[in-house]
Amino acid sequence: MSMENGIAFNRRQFLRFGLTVASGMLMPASLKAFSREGGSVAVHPLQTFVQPPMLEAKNGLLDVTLTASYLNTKLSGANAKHQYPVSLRAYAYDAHGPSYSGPTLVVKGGDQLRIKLVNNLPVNPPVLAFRDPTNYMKPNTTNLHVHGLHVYPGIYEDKSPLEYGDYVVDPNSGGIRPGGDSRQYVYKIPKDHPEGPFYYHPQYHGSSAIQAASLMSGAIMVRGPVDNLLEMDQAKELIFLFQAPYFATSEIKNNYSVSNGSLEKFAQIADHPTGHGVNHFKHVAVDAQPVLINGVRQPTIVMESGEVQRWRFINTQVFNYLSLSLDDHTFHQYTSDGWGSSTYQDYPDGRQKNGKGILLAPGNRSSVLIKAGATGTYLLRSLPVKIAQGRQTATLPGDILAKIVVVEAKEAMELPSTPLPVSNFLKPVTDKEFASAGGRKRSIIFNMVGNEVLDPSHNDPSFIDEAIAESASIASSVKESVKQKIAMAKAGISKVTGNPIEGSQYFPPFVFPTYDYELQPPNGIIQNVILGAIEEWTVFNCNSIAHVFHIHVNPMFITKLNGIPVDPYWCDTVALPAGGTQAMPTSVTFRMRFQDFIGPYILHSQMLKDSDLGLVQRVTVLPI
Ligand SMILES: [Cu+2]
Repeated sequence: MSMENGIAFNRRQFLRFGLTVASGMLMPASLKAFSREGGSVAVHPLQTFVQPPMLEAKNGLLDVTLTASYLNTKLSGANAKHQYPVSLRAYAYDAHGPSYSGPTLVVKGGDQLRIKLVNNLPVNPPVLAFRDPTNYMKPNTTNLHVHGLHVYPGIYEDKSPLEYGDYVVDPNSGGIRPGGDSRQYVYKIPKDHPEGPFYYHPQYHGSSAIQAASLMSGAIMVRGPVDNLLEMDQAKELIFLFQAPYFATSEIKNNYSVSNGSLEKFAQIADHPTGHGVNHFKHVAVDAQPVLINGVRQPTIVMESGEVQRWRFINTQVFNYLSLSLDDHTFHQYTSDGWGSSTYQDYPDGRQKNGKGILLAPGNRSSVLIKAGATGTYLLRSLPVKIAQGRQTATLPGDILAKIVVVEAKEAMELPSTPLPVSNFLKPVTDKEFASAGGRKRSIIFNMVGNEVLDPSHNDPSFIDEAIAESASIASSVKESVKQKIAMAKAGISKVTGNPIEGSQYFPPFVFPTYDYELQPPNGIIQNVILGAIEEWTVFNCNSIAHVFHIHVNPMFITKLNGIPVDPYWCDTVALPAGGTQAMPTSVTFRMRFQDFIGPYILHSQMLKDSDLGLVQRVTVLPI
């Protein structure tokens, strides 16, 4: 491809250019037009799309220090022209200050990724005598999860100080404490690890939503054979972290030592799934779903007519779905999450009849190639998404996410021809392989009770006050109703499957918040699996809302939706169909190879506030 100054750049040169700009050595004047402070890549005067700096492993090693702290800055909300002062939790890396995301970490199979995470967030708030039960317990304690990576989830106990794999089962008394505590993470990427986009974010039980919904996430790119194809290598790579930081104007009072005017508060996430920043007590909408891309509201991307670019989409939001569509253009998708396919799945303009966008639930990723059409201006949209139906109905509104300006062509480019190379790790789990491994099936239930956030009655601000005032009687009645509802769910699922629930250890799963509470613990239900097993799991959704199922360490080979076979595909995060009830839950069925790694890890809802409240189970993989 060529730059406007006529110098030809290949992708690696382009990346170097990006790095140079990111480290502040070159700051084009056009950066001033951005709707966030600071910035990185700007390759055309019109381009306001910026992306995080990219750090690439050298000689098999990428070693980086991430520091969590507050970032004080200004961000645009729904209106790209208006900015609000905000303080959000964010990552800094090495000697650089905190920014709108962590750096993009680039590795390949066989590499070692070392991340030292330092927690410089302020101390946790004291346990208040009078606590809003929707607030988190330890909002500033943290840890780290590498979402989707097939890596060891345990602790390397032979190291002193200890080194951690993708370890997220910290007890409530553990984690990386604020005020300078740190932890060394080590991720050994298997040689045949598929190439694709992954990402990192906090996963400390009880605070993962409020931290990830701040700005604490960053991309991980695993590279491999598909990236070495000539046409792929020549295509400019843009990384999109879709973010919806929850913030409000100064109407909301100070809390948790966050400076005035900048509070993110759990109540906002819980009560307002469309992302409206709302004063919980006054019910004043101050903004509508401000989805940003790498910290920028509605950036402009410049392409040349006939140019091919590859875009990596990562939905880092903790509640909202995206349905991505580009006017008059086709997305040629070649990874779902980080898992590649040998052919393209095409998504033409989703506004057209029968068209659909690329649906990204929270935590979903996608890689697409896109070939720019005629000169002109096109919009990258998120189409409306129905996220709840049945007893409760909710549709996320559509949004304009970015503007694509296509300018005169210099040279045409082509898509890589198929079949694309795919790692052997992703060979289909056939009926034969599944049967010969014993054909073991098990059921997982996603069923939230006592927190039906979309129930209109809960929009009454007096609900919380009443709940606190009557906490004792509510606690016992909720416990009773939870017991009943779980029994109903089990009966309903047995009706659907003809089988009782089996395969899991079962503990009373609900601890009603008290003033010094833990929410439902993350180890209330444990799925025990034997290393090397191949199993088929069906995840049942008993709620109106489209919960998002994510499991760590091993990817899922999706085979059925609501019991009906689909074209099977690999993913690690999947939208459960909306409209479930306890009597007739919706479902997703997948097969999984529990290979390579023992360990305790988790499955949970990537709607992270639900996970923090207890929509989480432990998975323990044991050697025979
Ligand atoms: Cu994850």
